[in-house]
Amino acid sequence: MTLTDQIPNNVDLGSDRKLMRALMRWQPNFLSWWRDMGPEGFQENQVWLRTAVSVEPSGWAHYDYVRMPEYRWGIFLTPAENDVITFGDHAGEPKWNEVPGELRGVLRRLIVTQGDTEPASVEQQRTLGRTAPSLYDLRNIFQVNVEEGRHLWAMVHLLHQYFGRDGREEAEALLMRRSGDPDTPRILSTFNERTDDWLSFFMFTTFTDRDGKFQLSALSESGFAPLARATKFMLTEEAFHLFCGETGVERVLRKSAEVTMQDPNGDARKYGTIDLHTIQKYINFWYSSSLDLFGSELSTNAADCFAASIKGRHREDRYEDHKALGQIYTLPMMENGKVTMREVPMRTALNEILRDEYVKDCERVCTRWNAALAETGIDFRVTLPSRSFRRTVGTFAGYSFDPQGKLIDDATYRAKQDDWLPTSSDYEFVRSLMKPVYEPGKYASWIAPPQKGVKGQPADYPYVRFDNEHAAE
Ligand code: BYC
Ligand code: FE
Ligand code: FE
Repeated sequence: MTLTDQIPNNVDLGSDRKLMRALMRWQPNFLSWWRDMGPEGFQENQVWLRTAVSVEPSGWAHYDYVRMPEYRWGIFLTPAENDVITFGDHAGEPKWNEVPGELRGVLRRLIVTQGDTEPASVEQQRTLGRTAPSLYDLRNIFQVNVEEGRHLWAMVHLLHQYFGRDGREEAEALLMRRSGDPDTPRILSTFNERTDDWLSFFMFTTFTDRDGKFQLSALSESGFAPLARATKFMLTEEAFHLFCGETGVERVLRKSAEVTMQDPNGDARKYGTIDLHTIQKYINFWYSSSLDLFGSELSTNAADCFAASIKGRHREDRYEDHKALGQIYTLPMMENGKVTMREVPMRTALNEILRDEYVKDCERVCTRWNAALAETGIDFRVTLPSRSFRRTVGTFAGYSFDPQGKLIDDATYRAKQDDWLPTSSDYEFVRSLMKPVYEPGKYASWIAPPQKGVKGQPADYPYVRFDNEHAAE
């Protein structure tokens, strides 16, 4: 089998010998990384997965049983459409198909940062197959994992094709860093957090993959056409990751609410389900961590990237002024130890502007979770903490805020922390519930079944097959 058979693509890989050689050298390293750091066990099982085989609506969602190491990680760019730059100093000029010399460093940094998150998330989730609450969830996490693997391929393709030797070195380095490793950590904060219980996985795919949605959206406006087209296609896959997260948390909430109402003392833990208060603490943790991923409120990096037309805003088409020059933005900033409203040049506030979109999207999710809770009849509601709560990046870092956004002193924060964030005994309890359920159509005690199967499959569909003698080793 030739490499072009193994790597479905629409970048005419077959005719670019140099790119092909670079990818052929990288691929075995990727596979050995996948074997070492990808899903633990299950490498020989047949998993019912969706593979992108072309960018046409009919071709990109192809479902079949496949062993994960044989998954065909493809390279796809959405078709070139309107190739005019939509924002920044170069708005209105044609997009670039090569990297402009002066933007090389910044572009490479953005691509590497994006690329680094993809394998990081696979590493964070690697043991979860061992404790999947159902075959449905097992299949879904593997779908997410192989797609994050493909996102890594997408960024590595750009590094190899457009950044020469530096790009090849960065592509190797993407396989060398390790999530949570004190010596060679992943680049961004959240991607070094432990994600080793399923409630954390559902929170991660709700809140952290959603950072992916907005960052990819901003990159999909890029004047560098290959980056814009690669990220646009990645966004189509992202929707499924967000679906896993939102519906996953919703199913946990439903189960928890039902059990809580049945017990005279409202005790859910007694029945092997997660109590609502603990779920709220997980929300507080993952939402605040993911807010940090947007960077500082005031950022010259963000301003420079926008000016250079390489990273735009979410859905730039909604804005009237695509240069954002001479405009101001008002935002809360810490000044002399107090929260103060400040007016700043729009371009310097672009991280915050993207975070605003993210916050709105998270609020919509929260509203849907609360609608599900209301349906069960319980009066408990979940909330998002204030965006100043537990921040480690930006203007609020180093200050203590309560979840309502009130500035408090460190001692008060420390005294209340166990009420707001998961404690080691909460984690211990949640982990104690993580027992695998591999029987088709059955679900663990702490989660409700999904509303429907994957692509309309029946409730007892064997999404992961255990009929191979080496399976799940
Ligand atoms: N942790 O001016 P600042 C996804 C660094 S998720 C650690 O505030 P800037 C996915 C920053 O790098 C999407 N470091 O920020 C989800 C800079 O360092 P240098 C990922 C941080 O540069 C789930 C310094 O602090 N994609 O796809 O304006 C599963 C000062 O930076 C953090 C992207 O992020 C942090 N939280 O913006 C799988 C898009 N925040 O350069 C996948 C590409 C900031 O001075 N990245 N720093 O050494 C970017 O656009 C920007 O790099 C950032 C930061 C938005 C991350
Ligand atoms: Fe991704
Ligand atoms: Fe994702």
